Amino acid sequence: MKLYGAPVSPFVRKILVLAAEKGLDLELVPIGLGDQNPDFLACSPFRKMPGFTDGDFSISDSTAIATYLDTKYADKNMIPTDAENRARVIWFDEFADTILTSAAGAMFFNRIVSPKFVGKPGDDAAAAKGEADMTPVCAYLEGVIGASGYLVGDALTLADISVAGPFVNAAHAGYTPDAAAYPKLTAYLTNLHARPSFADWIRREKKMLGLD
Ligand SMILES: N[C@@H](CCC(=O)N[C@@H](CS)C(=O)NCC(=O)O)C(=O)O
Repeated sequence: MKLYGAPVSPFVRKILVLAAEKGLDLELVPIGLGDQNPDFLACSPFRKMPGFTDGDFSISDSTAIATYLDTKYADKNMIPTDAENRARVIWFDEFADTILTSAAGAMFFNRIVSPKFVGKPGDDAAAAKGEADMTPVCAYLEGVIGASGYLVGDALTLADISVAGPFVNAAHAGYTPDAAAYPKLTAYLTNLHARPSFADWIRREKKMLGLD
């Protein structure tokens, strides 16, 4: 199985972490922004990363790929099958891909990607707006992290992988939630990011971004 993308993308990292947690053998094919790699274009017609292939099957979009992997390799299920918990996991995944990624991504793009890789100074106002937008996100998460230390049920699910991912981008851009204001969220992220599935990629990303 091949995944096309760059691990610093929260959508690509989501699949890399999911595959590591499930013990799946997934080859990462590095792709940069605007990449014309024909194999990538064949599996992601709108050039959004990640793209994915498994033999003759190909698909793009992190949620579609996660759904495929979790259905095909049902060991260590990351998307529960019961109606309520399944819906909750899909909600957190969607929340992470939209509201959370838009706030964290504004900081990451304008503080890291634009100055370091596009050769243009970032938009400071857009980064500051992203940082401000993290406040309701963090307040919300502080209230919904369960006593189990996970978002849904009492084990790791796609919800945790999807939500913890964009916080890696925020951290690369110098933002971490205020530990005094959000102690549960801080402990939750510390635990998740210390798992080998996240920690290995975080280490490689820091090196790639010149942040270590
Ligand atoms: N909903 C998609 C979003 C994918 C996405 O927007 N990826 C970004 C990178 S973080 C991308 O490829 N952007 C390049 C572009 O828009 O041309 C998913 O979950 O995979």
